[in-house]
Amino acid sequence: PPELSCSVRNIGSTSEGRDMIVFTVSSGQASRGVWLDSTIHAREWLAPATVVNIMNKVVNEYGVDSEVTDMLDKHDMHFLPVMNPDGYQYTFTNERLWRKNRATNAGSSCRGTDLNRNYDWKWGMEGVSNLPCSDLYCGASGGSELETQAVQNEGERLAGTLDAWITFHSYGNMWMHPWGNTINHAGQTCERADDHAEMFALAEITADAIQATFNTRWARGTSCEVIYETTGGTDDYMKGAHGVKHAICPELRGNGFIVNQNQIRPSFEEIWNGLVAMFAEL
Ligand code: 0X9
Ligand code: ZN
Repeated sequence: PPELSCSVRNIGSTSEGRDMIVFTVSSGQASRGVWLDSTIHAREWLAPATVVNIMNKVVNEYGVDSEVTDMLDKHDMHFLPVMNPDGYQYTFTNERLWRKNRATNAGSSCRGTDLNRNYDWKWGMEGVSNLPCSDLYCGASGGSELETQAVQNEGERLAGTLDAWITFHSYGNMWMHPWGNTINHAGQTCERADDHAEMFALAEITADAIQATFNTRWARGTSCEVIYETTGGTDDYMKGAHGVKHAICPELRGNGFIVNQNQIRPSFEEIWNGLVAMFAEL
């Protein structure tokens, strides 16, 4: 098979000193890129399991599988499988359902910020908590957390080359895009972007391909409409602050954070089919 180049880089480190590692896979043919991350929420283990299976497929099957070849001929792929390594480690050693990072909070004995409320875009407006003990704590300020800063900086650096940013969560069978907020933050009507129709059309194609794999149902639309109001999420930041057109937040299959390992393979297979359909449109 033809050569692929794979680079590994450290984009930052956490409050407990762990590295944040991005893997870039490139055929050398592509002029554009796509970003995929997971594990912003520590307990959502199906997300990194799915993302590393995607990595495995693309690094091994370029020039072998035409879907992989087509994908990498047009797009470099940047992977950050573990955005919140401190929290992820903590879910193995201490508390399986921990969600946030593990940084200390001034004036509180409770640890952690919800990194998916911490991005510096409409920070702190809706669907957040200002209490450090809450699982939805948005932090002391927009982009206050080291992990958020590292990813914001990568977003700023790469955004001009990216056609899509996909930040994987679990669970609930959902394919969501901006915005998370309501109009005027009044909590009444969800705000839709000017290019909502284009985002929604791509979500339809992608979610239909996912559904067709195992005959399941996936919701699709703005995150505010599909799940609930939030601000300071990865997807809204990447679109709002840096103009990444397709900033997507999937909630992977299932009805809980604790999943049997027999769900990893089908999750990968259905998401792979969704990505193949999606990349063909980019
Ligand atoms: O609450 C969240 O951060 C996400 N749900 S989860 O159960 N994985 O925690 C939903 C986020 C929806 N908002 C955006 N994607 N902006
Ligand atoms: Zn999540």
